[in-house]
Formats: sequence, structure tokens, C-alpha cells
Amino acid sequence: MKTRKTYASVIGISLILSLLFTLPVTANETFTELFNIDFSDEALYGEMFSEASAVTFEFITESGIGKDDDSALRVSKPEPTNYNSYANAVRITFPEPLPAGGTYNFSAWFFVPIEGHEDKDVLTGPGIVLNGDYAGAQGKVKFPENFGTMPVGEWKEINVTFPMETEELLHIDLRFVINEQPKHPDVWYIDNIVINRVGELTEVFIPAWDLTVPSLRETYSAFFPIGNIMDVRDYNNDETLEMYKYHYNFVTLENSMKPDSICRNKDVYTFESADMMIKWALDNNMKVHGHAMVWHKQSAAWFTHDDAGNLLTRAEARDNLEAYINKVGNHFKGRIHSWEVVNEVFTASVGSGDWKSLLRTGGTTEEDSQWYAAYENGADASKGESGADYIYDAFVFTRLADPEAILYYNDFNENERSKAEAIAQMVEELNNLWKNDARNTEPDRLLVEGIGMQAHYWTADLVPANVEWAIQRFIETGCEIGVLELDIPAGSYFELGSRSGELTDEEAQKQAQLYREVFEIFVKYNEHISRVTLWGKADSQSWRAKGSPLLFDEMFSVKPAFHSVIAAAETEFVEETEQPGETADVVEAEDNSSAERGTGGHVIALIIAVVAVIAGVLLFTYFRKKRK
Ligand SMILES: [Ca+2]
Repeated sequence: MKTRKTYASVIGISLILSLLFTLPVTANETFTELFNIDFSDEALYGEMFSEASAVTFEFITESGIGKDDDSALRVSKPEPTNYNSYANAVRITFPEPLPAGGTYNFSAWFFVPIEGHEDKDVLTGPGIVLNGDYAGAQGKVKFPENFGTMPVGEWKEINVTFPMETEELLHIDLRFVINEQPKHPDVWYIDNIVINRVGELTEVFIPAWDLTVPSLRETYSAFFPIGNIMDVRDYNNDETLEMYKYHYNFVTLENSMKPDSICRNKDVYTFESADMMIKWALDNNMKVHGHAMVWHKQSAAWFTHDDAGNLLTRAEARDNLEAYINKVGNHFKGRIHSWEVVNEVFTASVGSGDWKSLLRTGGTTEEDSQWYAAYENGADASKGESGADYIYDAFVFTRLADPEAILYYNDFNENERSKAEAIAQMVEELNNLWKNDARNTEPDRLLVEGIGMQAHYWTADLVPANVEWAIQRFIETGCEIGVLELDIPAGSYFELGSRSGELTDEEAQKQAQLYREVFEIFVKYNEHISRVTLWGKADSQSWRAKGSPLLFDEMFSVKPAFHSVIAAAETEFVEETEQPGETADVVEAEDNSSAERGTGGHVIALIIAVVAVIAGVLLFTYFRKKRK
């Protein structure tokens, strides 16, 4: 049953249910055993198990092989290649999904034999992924949060408890976390999988998109496209796709075009997920932004290091960069409107100085750039060579691979003036280099044609005037500007971890005001703005969920920030047509008084609530019977 519930109806249900049901949460919740799998009977459980592409498994019986008995699941890799996490999992698919509203405890034991692992590094720990959502934000679907390491020659348990608040649980993937060959076992055993429900099922409020609210893309159609991110989990959800078509017309794939998704191992390219989602986007008249060719994170070791972990030389890394970009650029040619060629080459915050002195350089933390390190390895300073040269190469290789695509540089904290200045200077220098490059067959065309403002802002310190300053500076470079990753969480970066994911009314209003101010700036400069892309659809799905950074809340209902974004577009319209007496406040008030809060809404809410209570009781009774 898929019923759209309005905000009012959700409140209605909440109120009525709170009167009828009280479901106390006690310290000692009861465990109801759902599955207990000791691998002694393949006929009983065999159909629940399936393997991903790079592993095989068998139910084996052998003296002493199990955790406490003579049976276990043996998992092995036929080939010592492709260590991608999702390609090395064993999946348990439930005969019937475990219902949403339940909290579940999962326990399983893992064993890695000493034999065959003598030369391995310290093995990373095992873990589980719920519903195949490897990209899940905030650790909500991947457990445990700290995977630790895996001892060789002894059993290790993973034991995690997690709620399924709004989604039913279809399947659980048992995997090893790391994607690198030296840290991943080649043979392992799994035993004693026990799944319990903790406590009783609670009532579930399924979030639902309300497509009667104004469409973001239609509201901004006179100014610029409105984009959002997409990942496989979105693609697999019909309601999400319908909402996406309603509000957005520019797509950035959240993960599927990053180097570690496309080519974690040399010469092994994986385009299926990206191709699938790009086809959907193009079939629905959307533009696609390629994110991203070169980034120091979610990169691949082979670009810059040999199999033994030694840093490659400048020439070797350059060959790898060219090979990768040539392959990927050609594969997607004709389908990518803009390529984000290089992402985040500068350190988080920069001072003033020559842009090359402000870059991420080599080092061992995830904030360092291995591209810079390898390009520095063999650079001839007397010829002006440095680690920074990978940036220019990446743009040139992409231009040559896909000449139609608009090439972007992208970074964050671009609203800090010193960083905006460094970005602008780099872009200007790269474009000057290109003017005299023999490979340039279009003398009137820039190499770097777009600057991406990630626009990951914070309510605590966002100064809209600095956003405008950056836009003005970027316009001077001759580039178009893409707002590529907009969100505005409440508070500051340092407060995020301690937040609850709830906004006070005051915080919601402040956030709305800032959204309005930045959108008014985007509208003011709309001739230079190629698109505004939001980084996430609803607060609960955001990478910064605890800061509630988006336009829709965890029930997918519109927030004050949504109304202010709509109003920002209409403010410009009012000014242009000079209609006196019609202020933005009036527009906003009209939005707030829409039908979903009217008297009719209350009646509908009451009807839905009564139906929901009956359904809830039936469901509750059904599962009590079923599991006993
Ligand atoms: Ca066993």
C-alpha cells in the first residue's frame, strides 16, 4: 500500500497513535530469534545465500571446521583480483523482508585460515551492508562503524544492533571492508549467523514525496537548471525517480563515476552503474555532470603506486592519468554535458600566495594528493616542473578525449576570499598555458571553462557577501560557474557530530534565510550560473544528516528552506515586472497556506490515521503470530 501522506496526516497519525499505543522502550529488550544458521543443513538455508561476482561459496562439513561444530560456509576467491567490497560479499536474502519498524540484532562469526595468508598485510575487519547500500551515508547501513582488523587463525564475531526505521530489510551482505588485495583474505569461513528482533515492532511512518508542492526546476526554469545527486539506491526506487523528474533536470552521480568506482584495478573498468543512470537521465531530458576524473579521495592506488606500494615516477603516473582519462572520456563521450576534471586540489583553507604553493602535496594522510606526490617524483625544477603539473595534464587529456564536454574545476570553501582568489589564479594560468599549446585546435576556446563552487556551507558562518565576491571573481576568469554541491547544515563543521538531526524553529528559519540569500545571489548572476545542484534530496539521506542541511526533512516534507528557495525565484520575478504591493513575504505566506494544511487536510488526515491504526494492529498481530 503506497499512500501519499501529507505533513498534516503524519501529525494526525502521530497524535492518535500516541493516545492508543504506548510502546515503552526498556533497558532489557527481549530478543526474538528469527534465524539461527549453523550451516549443517544446506537444504534448509541454502536458498537464502548468494555470492557476488568475485567470490564463490560452499556449505562444507569437515571435522572441527565450524565455530562450535563440523559445518560452516566456506567463501573463496577463484582469482586474486577485484577486491572491490561489493564484489566480495556473500548475500543473505530473507524469504520475506524483515519489516520496517523493527530493531534487529545480527551476529556472525568469521574465520580466516593461516594457510594462504602468510604474505598478507594486517587484514581488515568483516562487516555487513544492509539492502546492498554500499554508498550509505552516516554509517546507517554499514556495520559495525569501527570494523577493526581480522586476526588470522581465530574466530571473530561481528555483533551489531540496528533499527530499520522506515525501510524493510531485504538482504544483508557479509563482506570484508577494505578493497585492497594485501588487506583482504582469499579464503574465509562464516558460521553461526543469528538474527534476532529486539523488542517489538513499532509503528512506521513511511516518508513520501509530495509532488503538489512547486517544482524546483520549473520555478527556476528562466534562470538555470536545478540538479541533485543520484546513486544506485535512488535509481532502484521508483518514488525517488518520480520525485527526481519533478524537481531536477541536472544529474550528478554521487559515486558511480569516481575513479574508485570505475577503475580500482588497472585495466579493469566498471561502467555499468554509471551507464544505467546516465541513460535514465538522458531519456528524461536531463543533463549529466561528470563527477569526477581526478580527486585525491576515492581514487585508485594503481594510478600512483606499483603493486608493492612504491610511488611511481612522474612519467609513469602521467601515462596512467592519460590512459584512464582517455578510456573514461571516450566511453562517456556525447553523454556528459560537463566534466569535473579535477576536484579539490587546494588544501581546505588557504592563505594568500602563488596558487602552486597552496596545493595539497604528497603525504600519507587522506588529505594529501598522491597525484601531486607522483608528479613531483622526477620533476625537473629547473624546467619549471612540479607536482602541480597533473592538474594541467588532466584538463588537456579530458579535452582531447571528449572535446564537446565543458571542463570544470571544482572545490569547497570557495566562499573564502583567499581560496576563491587562488582558484581563479590557477584557472587563469592553466588557460594561458593552453593558448600556446600545440594541441589546442580551438584558439578562441578556454581549456577550463567552468568553475565549480561546491557550496557546502554552514549556517554558523556563511556570509552571503563572500559567495557573491567569489562569483564576481570567477566571472573575471571568463568561466561559467556551476553551484555543484549545495547544502547548508545547521551550526558549524565542529558542531556537526554532536547534533541530533533535528532543527529548532529558530535554526530552521535561519537556514531558510541563508538559502534565500544565496539563491537571490545565484539569480542575480544567473547568466553566469550553469546550474545549481543540491547535494542530497532529504535531510535524512544527506552525508551531513545530523545538520539537517537540505530543503526536505526526514519525512520528505518541505522545510522553511524550501519555501524560501521558491520565494527567492519569485522575488526576482516581482522586481522584473514591477508589480507594486506584491512582496516576497506575501508569496511565502501563500505557500504556507497551501491545501496540505487546510481543513480538508485534517479530515483526510483523520481518515488516513484510522486506516493506519487498523493496518497497524493487523500487522502487529500478524507478526506476533508469525514469529511464534
Ligand atoms: Ca556450524
